[in-house]
Amino acid sequence: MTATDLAAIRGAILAEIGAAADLAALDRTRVAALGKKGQVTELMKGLGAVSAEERKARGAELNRLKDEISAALDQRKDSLSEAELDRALGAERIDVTLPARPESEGRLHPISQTIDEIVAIFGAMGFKVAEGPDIEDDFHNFTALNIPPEHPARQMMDTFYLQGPEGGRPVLRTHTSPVQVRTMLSEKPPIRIIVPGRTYRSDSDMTHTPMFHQVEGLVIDKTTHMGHLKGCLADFCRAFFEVPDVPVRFRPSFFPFVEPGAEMDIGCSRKGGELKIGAGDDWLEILGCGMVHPKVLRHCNIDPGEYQGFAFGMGIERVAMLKYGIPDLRTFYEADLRWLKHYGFSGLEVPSLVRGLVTP
Ligand code: 2U9
Repeated sequence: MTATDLAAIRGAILAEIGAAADLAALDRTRVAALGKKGQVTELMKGLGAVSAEERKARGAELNRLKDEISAALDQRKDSLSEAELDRALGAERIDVTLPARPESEGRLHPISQTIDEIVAIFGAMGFKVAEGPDIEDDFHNFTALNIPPEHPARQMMDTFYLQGPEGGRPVLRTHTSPVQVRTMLSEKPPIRIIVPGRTYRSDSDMTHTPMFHQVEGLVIDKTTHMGHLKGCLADFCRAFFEVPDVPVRFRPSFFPFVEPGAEMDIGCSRKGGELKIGAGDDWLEILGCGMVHPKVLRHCNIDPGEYQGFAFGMGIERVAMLKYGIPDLRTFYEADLRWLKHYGFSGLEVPSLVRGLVTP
């Protein structure tokens, strides 16, 4: 084969690449040139029959040709793909004004729905959501919260201990409170946060699961007082339970991280075994709360002479069970799709204060 023959082959292949009308035609050209039985591949195979000297020169020439064809194929592929995309974008239309098609499969778990509702209510009051790790150290989970090593509250909050590096004993957090500690250590007051999340205790019976959810809140400012705590939590309960005038009462209680501490009840009736929130002469415990203990503020580098604040905590499973009439805690984590179909929520029904929640 002469150099003229090779130039002709090159010209023909490059012309064919340039003329390929679509990606399929381009691929046929590639196979015809560089495939197992392609024209250039056959020429390479023929090198075995020529003298060593000629093989060297001819081999280099063929390799250059191969590279040139590959580059031309890539370039043509790019421009054909781009043209194909332009064509599709020009031809296809998405009508973004169409209403969403309701999806029959897939439900939001009541825990997710309840967290979304709580976040919507506190969000409207100006709270930010804060998050932190599930695996905590002793300081953030206990000591900073005025629960020193020998404190009996450690037994009440027994949890799962892990093996940490250098003899450390990380814990699965027993409450979301370490996130408030972290926030106070990293941000300056005023602070107004809610912290929803998973928590753990080494408890398992009819009314306790080893993993459950809490939402806690924290407000720190110079003049924050117990009146703010009462107003804020009463407003929350009225919005969450969708009863504009639900009665509330506060009973003194003890938690190491607050002083004074209280439990909040809302009015209800239990006539005929049916629980009705907002009416009647009975009371239902909803959450724990109090003014942040000065020792906790000090652990978090906040001067209790200058700042004070309130905190609260509630179990999300508990308030979800009350609001949605779910009778058994353990069913939350059985992953039974029939249960989820019954108690779950549509992802399209986003909780808001405009619809679904009544504000007083
Ligand atoms: C900081 C300071 C104070 C959070 C609080 C409670 C009271 C409370 C329970 C409700 C039901 C836990 O899920 S539950 O078992 N919680 O009663 N929580 S005051 O107080 C804090 C938190 C963080 C820095």
